[in-house]
Amino acid sequence: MPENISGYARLERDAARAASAVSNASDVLVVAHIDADGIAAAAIASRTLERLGKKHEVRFEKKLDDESIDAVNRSAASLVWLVDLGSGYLSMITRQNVLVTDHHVPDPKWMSGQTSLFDFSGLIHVSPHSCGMDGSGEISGAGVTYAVSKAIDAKNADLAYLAVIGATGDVQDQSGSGLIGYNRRILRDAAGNGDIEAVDDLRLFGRETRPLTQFLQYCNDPFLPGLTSDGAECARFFACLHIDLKRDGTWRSWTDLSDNERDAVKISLIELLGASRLSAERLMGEVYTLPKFGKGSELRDAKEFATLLNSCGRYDDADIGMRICLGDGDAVNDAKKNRSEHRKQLSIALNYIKQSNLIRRRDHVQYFHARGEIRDTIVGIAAGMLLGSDGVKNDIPIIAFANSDDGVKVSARADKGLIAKGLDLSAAVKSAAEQVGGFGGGHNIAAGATIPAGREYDFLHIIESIIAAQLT
Ligand SMILES: [Mn+2]
Repeated sequence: MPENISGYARLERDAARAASAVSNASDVLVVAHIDADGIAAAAIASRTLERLGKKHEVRFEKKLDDESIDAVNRSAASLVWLVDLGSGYLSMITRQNVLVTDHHVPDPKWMSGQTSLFDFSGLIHVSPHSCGMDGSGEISGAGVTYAVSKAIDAKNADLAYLAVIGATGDVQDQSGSGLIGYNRRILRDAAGNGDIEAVDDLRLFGRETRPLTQFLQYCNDPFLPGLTSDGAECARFFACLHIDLKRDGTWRSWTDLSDNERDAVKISLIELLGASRLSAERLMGEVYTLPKFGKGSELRDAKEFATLLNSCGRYDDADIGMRICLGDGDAVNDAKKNRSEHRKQLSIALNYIKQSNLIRRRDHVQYFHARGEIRDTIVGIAAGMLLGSDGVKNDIPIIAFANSDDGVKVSARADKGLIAKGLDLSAAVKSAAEQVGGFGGGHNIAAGATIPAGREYDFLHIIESIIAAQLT
């Protein structure tokens, strides 16, 4: 895609205004989203403030709810800096001296209450949406935060790789054949420092750490006919190509293979996908390596790094994730314990959903209700993994419900193909949730909400009609 030069200039102008607000603050409360993008954004903000010698505290939030917004409004800090969240709740922020560096869709209520949309005293909102940029694909929360950090001091360009991790965590590397839009400008900074190497390769998860068979077996985007979910077939596939699964008694990963071996696999996989050009495009693309981390480290591959951060966030250990971003070597071991727990919980969840035949198909959505059987923090991931797996077609979105402390947590996921046809889960989930007395939002491809218990069927009924309208 062409560079949106005037949009980039606008974003950087807003970032420069934000930079002076940060520089003028005596102490700062940073509030960040708990996913990989939010954790990377928090790390960028924290390191930036540390370099300025500013006293600061970082707080992670699963979402902004009444309680966390109240904490923002009452904070005694001279500046509150919201990263990777806040845009959707601007009208609820009543205190002065707030900086929001986020890429989510701005709060429409706030728009109606303001004379000037993105510029009024008390709150600085740095957002791709005010610069004619696509917040879901071209820049992440960490990217917007990075723009401010770099405006504070050009030396902060050494934090660019964290913004690449954040964008990857929000799957913005899948927007095209790699990062697009302002993310490419950030990538250029990170590559220029030698922190990131971008190469064309298979874009499957686990290039550094997964044994070969699992590398293909767990790939469900794109679905690899005959291989996805079938480890024995994957082993046979490598045997046919005379590629050893082990060397010196240890499992080989994708990056352990020789160039010739990798080429042979790529050619076979593209043949396997046959006429499905879309699948082949998803299979191959730009991947991002962090050479400062040794071979076999999960920090060496941006997608694996981001996944590690996500698992930290999902187990209420976003602080460990931030320590990883800031270079604390011990933090990785702490996170590994969490990650194995995460995998265990996910596999229990997936088995439970399948064995209990929980998924129900309606005209425009499919759904399941996990009740109290699956943690509300992982039900959305489980839904995303089910989509396109055997028995769960990805031709319509999937909606997952789970009980949570404050009602019923709703997670909606859709295949990218539906976005091109006009689907916007963020708008659909937000509107349906509000109509049943809840609240929500997110991205066009993945969104979440909390609704009152007992309103699930009303929610389904409403969202079905919204989705049907979006897709016609
Ligand atoms: Mn984000």
